[in-house]
Amino acid sequence: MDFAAFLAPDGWLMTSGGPRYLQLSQHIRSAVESGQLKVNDPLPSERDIAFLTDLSRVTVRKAVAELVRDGIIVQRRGSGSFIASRRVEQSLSTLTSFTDDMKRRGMTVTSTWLERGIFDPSPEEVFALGLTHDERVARIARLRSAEDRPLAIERATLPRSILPDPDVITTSLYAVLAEDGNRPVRAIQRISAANVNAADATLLGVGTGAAGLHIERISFLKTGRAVERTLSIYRGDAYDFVAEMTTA
Ligand code: 16G
Repeated sequence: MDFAAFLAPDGWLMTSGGPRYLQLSQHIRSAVESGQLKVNDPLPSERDIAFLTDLSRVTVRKAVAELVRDGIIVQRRGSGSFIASRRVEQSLSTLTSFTDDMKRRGMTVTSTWLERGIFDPSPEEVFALGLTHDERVARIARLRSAEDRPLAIERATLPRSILPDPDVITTSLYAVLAEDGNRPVRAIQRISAANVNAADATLLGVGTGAAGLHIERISFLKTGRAVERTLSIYRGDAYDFVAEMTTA
């Protein structure tokens, strides 16, 4: 990266473009989003940025502080600022919900509804959920984002007796299940590689065929009853699933 050219103010700083520190942080943010700046790339020192942008040290410090707060850059003591990894590390040893996971990281969750309603189950759903022959199901499909960044598409099916009215969900499915004492306590999760199809790619903001993780989760109550079967596609460039292992 040629920082002298990248930071030269005539390329991006506008007199009518709002606070200068925000213009600078937005300029760096856009370069990260477009891939011009990559994970672990070092940023010049605040003093050098001030020199190259012709902005004051105070303005540069404010822009950097904003980027640190939003997790775009990390500061390592003694060695400066670097573009942060934006991957989410997700433990495979505890059964958590998307909302819980993101809240713990201080991130705001948004969900876009793709489908919700009561349906006749498919044969796979009957099998996975161990449904009786006339039982109907609730299906909910959502695009899930953190800090407005789309991370996954989750398509969940639950027995209607567990979720009679899918419209009651506002943010968290597991929070709604917990209210009725139906929050799952155990799950089986199968993760496999997938190339994201065109429709899902558009929703996730990735190219068609991009690397994704296909995840099936079937979760159970203490009684052993299956309450949820969710098929998800997670962005391969955003997630690391991490399992801790010990010798037997
Ligand atoms: C997680 C689960 C998903 C579950 C959802 C509930 C995976 C791969 N999936 O994202 O099966 O339905 O949490 O989240 O971990 P919510 O309570 O925020 O709706």
